[in-house]
Amino acid sequence: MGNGASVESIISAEKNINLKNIGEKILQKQRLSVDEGLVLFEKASLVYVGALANFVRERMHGDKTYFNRNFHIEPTNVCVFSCNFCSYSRLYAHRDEGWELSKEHMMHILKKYDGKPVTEVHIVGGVHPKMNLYFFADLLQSIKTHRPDLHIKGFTAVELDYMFCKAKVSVEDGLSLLHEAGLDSLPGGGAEIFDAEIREQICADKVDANGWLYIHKIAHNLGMHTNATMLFGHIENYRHRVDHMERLRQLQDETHGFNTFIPLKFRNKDNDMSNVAESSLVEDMKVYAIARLYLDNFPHLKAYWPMLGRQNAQLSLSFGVNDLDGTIDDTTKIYSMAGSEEKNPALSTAQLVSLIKQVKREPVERDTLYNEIKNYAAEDLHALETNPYYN
Ligand code: V47
Ligand code: SF4
Repeated sequence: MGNGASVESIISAEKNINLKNIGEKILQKQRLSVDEGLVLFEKASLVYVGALANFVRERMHGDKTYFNRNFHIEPTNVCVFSCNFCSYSRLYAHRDEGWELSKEHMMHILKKYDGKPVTEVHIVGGVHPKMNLYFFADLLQSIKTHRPDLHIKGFTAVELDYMFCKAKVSVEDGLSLLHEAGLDSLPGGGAEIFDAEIREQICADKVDANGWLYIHKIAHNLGMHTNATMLFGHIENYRHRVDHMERLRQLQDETHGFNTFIPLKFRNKDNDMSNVAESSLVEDMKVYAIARLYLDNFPHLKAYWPMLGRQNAQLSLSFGVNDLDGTIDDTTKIYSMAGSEEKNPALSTAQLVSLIKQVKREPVERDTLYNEIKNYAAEDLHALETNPYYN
């Protein structure tokens, strides 16, 4: 999809010599330095980073825009930690205000998808002091026995770190045990911002940056793929964002185990950081664009639509994003409780295809590992909308 002026003409019209050099490097597939990442945040216009990011996105993926058919299981929102930005968790002492699902209840949720063409279950929740490693290994085994073809993407490094420490097992042993029980890959949550000073102020008591990175490294060494997130738009500054992406880029050079980078915009409803204003849409799009330029070794960049809202997710497809996550089916509460536009996040396949086609991109259903399941470019929307298989 063309965005009007060519990227070459936008680069040659750029007056700032540093920005012009960055543009030239992008054309020549050269890696950006930490300082160049900072210059982009400090000096570049949205139009400039957007044009470069869209160029890179199209060089990597053309118009292809990936999504999958998935649902979430959130075992609990009871959590031993107290991240200041979290609107979702309840302390154990207040667990009567939260939820704790039994294995039977979670299997009941799973069975509601029997016969439906979902390919992934995303299991993530609070860190409950009584749901331990062996409880989750047993859950994973039961899910795989019931539905062996379903990809299980589960547990943030925060949940894993707690369950391994509590069970007194190493990361290697704990992850191997869960992997053998059926865990296929890890989601990207819990990364927040790696910088120690910011982490101390927003999520002091959970696993630190090195612990998060180590768990993902070991998962990669075991042959599992993982994602990475960055919580932005709160008290961090540009330097912290670039530092976060730099640490991810270094680990990816070593392991090549990350699939997707997912910037998560901080939402401020009903949490201990409600006094912090949310970032603007322009800033959000800049973060996507600069992430696409900086993380040259990450194959995919995801906009998580329940957090952004549908229209802004569509917009992000012109700022480097090539993945919109999945149908989700109203099975997650983490963003609706924090104030996102999507109160009941669920999109049918037909609706996702339509969103992507509206902005002239090519909808491609994928599995968790980005194997293509179906390209909907030539599909008739009306036929999809009236076919129960896609709704
Ligand atoms: O780690 C919590 C974030 C994350 C707020 O890997 C908030 O495919 C904004 O990581 N405002 C968990 N963000 C969710 C997550 C995720 C979601 C979808 C897909 C994948 C994937 C991963 O949610 C947490 C935290 O960074 N979060 N509270 C808030 N108020
Ligand atoms: Fe617990 Fe996760 Fe919320 Fe932090 S973000 S309080 S670890 S549920």
